[in-house]
Amino acid sequence: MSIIYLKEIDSTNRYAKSNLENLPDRTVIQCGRQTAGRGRLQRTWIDLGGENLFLSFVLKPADVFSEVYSNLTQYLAVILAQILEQYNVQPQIKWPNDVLVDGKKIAGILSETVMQGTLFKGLVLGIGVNLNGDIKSLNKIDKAATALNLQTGETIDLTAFTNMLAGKFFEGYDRFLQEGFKEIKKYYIEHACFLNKEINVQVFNENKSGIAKSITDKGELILEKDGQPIVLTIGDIL
Ligand code: BT5
Repeated sequence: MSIIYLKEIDSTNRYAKSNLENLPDRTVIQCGRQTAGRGRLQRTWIDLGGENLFLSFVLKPADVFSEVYSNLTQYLAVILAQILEQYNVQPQIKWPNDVLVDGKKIAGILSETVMQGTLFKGLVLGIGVNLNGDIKSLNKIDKAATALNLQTGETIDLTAFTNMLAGKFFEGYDRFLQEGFKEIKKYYIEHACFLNKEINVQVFNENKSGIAKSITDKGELILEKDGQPIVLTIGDIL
């Protein structure tokens, strides 16, 4: 693993995608300030101004795409949750890969697949974690959000946190690619905040509602509606 640190950039994911050809497998792109952080579906990721984590993993696991790569966002959510536990906070996972503390979003994960025509070139797996924020900047976010320092009452050391996250990510990475989601399923379910509840899920322009029954070995969400199962591979719990 090597880390490329940029003082300021629009988006570490954008940078990693634009330079993918020249970046070796397992490069980490990190920045101090992110001016146009990206979320999923054209949403934005806000830089709270303090010492926060913005990084993208450049991953080139093989020459062809494999289904398990879609679960890497869930793998990263689990790694993050395990690290947050070391700070004595209780993380919760909201399917597919949001991490919450105290019911509020503390981190966001964005995976992008890079193709050249029909050729799979690699993945850029980005993560932003609110390590140090204040109430005023958090209130600018349109949904409930929190930062780790507000949960622990202490300033969080960005370098130590980054090393832990990247180190733990790569420690289990090869095994995860071999074993797939079932490797993390137990932890994921134990920390899931949506199971056995009536929920609404936005899937592109459609809304699906039902009771969140379970998570499959592939990380899919099973909703039950009128006694019938609905299997979701993508979506946002509203
Ligand atoms: C995400 O999207 O949560 C993925 C965010 C990924 C950010 C990282 S930072 C490093 C790398 N480089 C990038 O450019 N991106 C990645 P989504 O599930 O679409 O959620 C976006 C929504 O989260 C926004 O619409 C807001 O409601 C909320 N949000 C934005 N900034 C936030 C923040 N700092 N903390 C908590 N919630 C935030």
